[in-house]
Formats: sequence, C-alpha cells, structure tokens
Amino acid sequence: EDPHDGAGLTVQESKPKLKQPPRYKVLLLNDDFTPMEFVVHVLEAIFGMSREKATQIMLHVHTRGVGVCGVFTRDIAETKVAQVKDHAHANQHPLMCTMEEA
Ligand code: TYC
Repeated sequence: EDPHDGAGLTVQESKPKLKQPPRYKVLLLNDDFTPMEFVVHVLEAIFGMSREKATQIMLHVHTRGVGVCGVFTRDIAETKVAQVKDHAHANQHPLMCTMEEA
C-alpha cells in the first residue's frame, strides 16, 4: 500500500493496532547460601504456588541455575521481582530474582 499521496505527503494508515502488552518472565537464580525451605516459602507466598509446585521449581533452579517463576505484564513482573528481593534481603539471604521479556 502506497503511504504517499500525489503531493509527497505521508498518508496515515488507519489499520487498527490491537497489540497485546509485552509479557515478562520472572527468573529465580540459584546461589549457594539461601536455604531450600526459604526459596519454597518465597514461591508459595509471592507466586501463589502449591508446596509441590514450589518445591519442583526450587529444585529446578538449584540443579539448573535458573528457572521461570511465572510470566506477567511488566508492572506485575517488576513488583514480584521487588517483593522477592525485599523478602530475601530482609532475611539476610542472597537470593536473586530478575526479569526478561518473554
Ligand atoms: N542452592 C541452595 C542450597 O543448596 C538452594 C537454592 C535453590 C537457592 C534455589 C536459591 O533460587 C534458589 N541451599
């Protein structure tokens, strides 16, 4: 479709843009110091996981180094990352959490 008219002016196309908001993976990182039980507690409290699911994700991160806690819009992902860091640091654990576009 020609975006220019005869006078060389750009014509605004009227195609509706119904883009979904970008989604972000919240990633949990392994370390050698945070107790396994604390990580399970964080996954239950902040991500609403069952004990079984939280234990599965914790063990995945423990063995593989990193794991996905969930996929969220940017604001929710940022809030989850901040909650994990605040809770970890308030308890003197080095547990780290980050996010990346899915
Ligand atoms: N590696 C830790 C330990 O052996 C447990 C752990 C699991 C820490 C997952 C962080 O994201 C993590 N105590």
